[in-house]
Amino acid sequence: MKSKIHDSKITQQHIEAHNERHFAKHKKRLDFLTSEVIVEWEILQKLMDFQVAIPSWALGTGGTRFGRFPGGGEPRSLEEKIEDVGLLHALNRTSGAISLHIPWDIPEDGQAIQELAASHGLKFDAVNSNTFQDQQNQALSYKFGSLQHVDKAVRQQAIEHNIEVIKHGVALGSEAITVWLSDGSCFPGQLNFRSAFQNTLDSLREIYAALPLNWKMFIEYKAFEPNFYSMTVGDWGQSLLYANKLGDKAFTLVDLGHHLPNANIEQIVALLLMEGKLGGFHFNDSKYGDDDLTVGSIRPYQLFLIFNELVEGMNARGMNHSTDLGWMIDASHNVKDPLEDLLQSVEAIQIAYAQALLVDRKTLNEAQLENDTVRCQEILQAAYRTDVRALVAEAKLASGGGADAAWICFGKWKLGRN
Ligand SMILES: [Mn+2]
Repeated sequence: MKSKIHDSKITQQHIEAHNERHFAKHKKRLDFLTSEVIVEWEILQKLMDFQVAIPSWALGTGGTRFGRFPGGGEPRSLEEKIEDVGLLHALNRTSGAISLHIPWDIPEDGQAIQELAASHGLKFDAVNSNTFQDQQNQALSYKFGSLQHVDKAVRQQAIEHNIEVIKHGVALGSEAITVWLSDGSCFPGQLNFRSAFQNTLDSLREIYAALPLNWKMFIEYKAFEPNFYSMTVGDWGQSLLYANKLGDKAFTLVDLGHHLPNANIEQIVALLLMEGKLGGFHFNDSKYGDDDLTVGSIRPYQLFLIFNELVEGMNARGMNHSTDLGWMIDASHNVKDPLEDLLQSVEAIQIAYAQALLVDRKTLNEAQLENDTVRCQEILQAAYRTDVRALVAEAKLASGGGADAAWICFGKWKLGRN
């Protein structure tokens, strides 16, 4: 059966008609904003250039370990997932890449998939390996870990899987692999920490050796879950150790939900950038643990503070904001339409980024040197409390997207397949 998305696909005309209806309101908001703060053309250009990759697994309704409540019209194939991301990108002009998970998304016809993605203006971002679960017909189990496993044969199987993932990525034009391991232990004494680290490092070295010249390896850490006593890549220190030992192509990846409660993520980001070892980002939000909620839905101020450090740190190293780090959403939950949710997440990222671009860095720096704590706080919060939604909308309009991308879908052009 032909999916409904083809019948209700949002065209450029729909977007333009929507924009036209709301243009007067938008203009008023933008005029107010630019009367309050100076917005240089460069800021708008940066917002237009910024792209956030959408992971293939965020397009279906997520589940919990207690159950899953699927919504209507979830994508059934890689082709439909690409169409969904194409729709997001048409609306917000900021979701121009898709991140695949292997083996969940192995393309049958790589060439055709690449052409389909290109027709939606999409690139393939980092590919993701999976040794955190056993696949059907898999010879050896990852129950006690993969790259850390005490048995060399299990490690070898996991290494070969990762090399396979790189090959799939090469065929699609990806330039990075993200390795997230669930390896660790649930009980004291179960694991020799040093052997687990060493085995993991040796395994990563073999995968690293298979990287094409222009590729990066992102090593993602997580504090706990599914292992609850130790994780073999448990924090940014461990990830950085691996990345430093592996070489120039290895970097730490920060997933916002993978820290212990109240961790100062913005400080972690600043130091990783200083070391030239921050590779990429997985955006989500959380109140307790790895909740994978919509970006900016719980702690928007923290998101702003992180972007403040990102902008400051990338500028200090002369980095290109849009291309020198890997930006990706990594969220999945049970109650919202995934496409609407992703539009909200991307919008939250753009808002935090725009606010960070508006921080008066020169004055902040002066205030820091004078230990003027009150002024420092005022400068940061002045940017955070600026309503930049009109600026974000203006960037979308200038790129041919919908001024209120997240709102279009709530009306007549409700997204998704039914
Ligand atoms: Mn992640």
